[in-house]
Amino acid sequence: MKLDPFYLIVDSSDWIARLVPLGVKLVQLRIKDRPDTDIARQIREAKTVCADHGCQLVVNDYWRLAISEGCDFVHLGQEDMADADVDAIRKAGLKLGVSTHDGVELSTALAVQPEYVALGPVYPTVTKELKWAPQGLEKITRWKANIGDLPLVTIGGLTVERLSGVFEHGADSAAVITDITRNSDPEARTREWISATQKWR
Ligand code: 3NM
Repeated sequence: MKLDPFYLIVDSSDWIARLVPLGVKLVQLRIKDRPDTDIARQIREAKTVCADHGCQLVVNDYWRLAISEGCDFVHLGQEDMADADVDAIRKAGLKLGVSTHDGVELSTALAVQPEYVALGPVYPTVTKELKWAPQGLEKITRWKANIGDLPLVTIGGLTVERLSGVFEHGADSAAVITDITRNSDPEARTREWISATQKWR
């Protein structure tokens, strides 16, 4: 499968309603520590917006709700994966993306035959505390060599200015939170991402 080169990650359906209509084609809803009823409501809202705009919605972590709400793509971190029932996810027909940070995690990820593998953090990130130092660009090339045709998502500290570097080293998609959601003009920055990723589309 082919992933859009611009992979937006946000923490609410409000962000999805605000940014997806600008032309985002791949978005992850990554909500932490909210009651299930609230997550389900936000998944429903996000799903409607994405359907209206031809955008692929990926639900982070909450795979049971993703199934019950009729979504078709989930993303799991390694800890989420340890708790998740991958067979149930597959039986329900959902696609799966998995985070990786080192060789052991990559083997764990490949064992579930995911639709993509994510590698991070490429650069320092303020969004998530991680025990891994920034991976650097060369590791992207190594990961891509390991996974072959499987799409590689890169994540962590990415900005418009850093896009050429990740794509030239073998990334298929670039995921972003801070450079957009903490920008003084998130709409304008989203448009910059869309235009900067055009040539890798
Ligand atoms: N996962 P920003 S890095 C959610 O390496 C996440 O697995 C990472 O956000 C990983 O664009 C990261 O703000 C944060 O750096 C990405």
